[in-house]
Amino acid sequence: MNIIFATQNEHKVKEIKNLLGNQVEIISLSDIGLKEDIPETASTIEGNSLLKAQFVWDKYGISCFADDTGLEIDFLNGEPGVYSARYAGIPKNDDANIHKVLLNLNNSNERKARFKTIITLVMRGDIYKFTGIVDGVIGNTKKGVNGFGYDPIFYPENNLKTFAEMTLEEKNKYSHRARAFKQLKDFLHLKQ
Ligand code: ITT
Repeated sequence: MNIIFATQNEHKVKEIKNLLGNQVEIISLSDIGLKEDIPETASTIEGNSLLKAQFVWDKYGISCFADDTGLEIDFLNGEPGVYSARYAGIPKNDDANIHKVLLNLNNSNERKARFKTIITLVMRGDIYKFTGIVDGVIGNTKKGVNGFGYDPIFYPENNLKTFAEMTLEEKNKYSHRARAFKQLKDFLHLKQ
């Protein structure tokens, strides 16, 4: 079985391939030569996840899934949320986004946050959704060099390490993406 993962983010591809082993071949957008970012014009994570999967289904007619993820911080009323990629402006820049989050948190003690991933699968034109959430807190400074995005400032609940201080395998034990993807695997009757 082949399935397209509708993402331009190679970190996401690595995480998903690590969760899947070789049961299914994951084809990324770069594998099929699609270099453009799929427009993310919806106002919700769910909406953008659907837009990305639908874009690929409409263009290629091959079953595919997309992942849209947001970091929701309570003190910032759920920001950056659906704007996580471009929180500090265009072009997207992880360091600038982290800087803006830390600035806006303004040393507050209220640092609860969560990552939310919605995976949308379009299979033979039918649409299925899977959600994964991990609760945690935002640190005061960047820690670790692994992963991507907001990983250096996100401590998953009950953990002394940020996602960026974890190996890919460790992050996959707790992560929002892994939680959503496990449901997709169950749906496709794949081994966990
Ligand atoms: P695609 O849309 O091509 O999949 P993207 O990087 O734009 O790639 P999203 O829109 O889903 O992906 O993600 C929004 C941003 O949220 C992303 O740019 C990162 O900054 C952040 N993000 C997503 N997943 C993350 C993770 O597992 N760890 C840390 N930050 C993450």
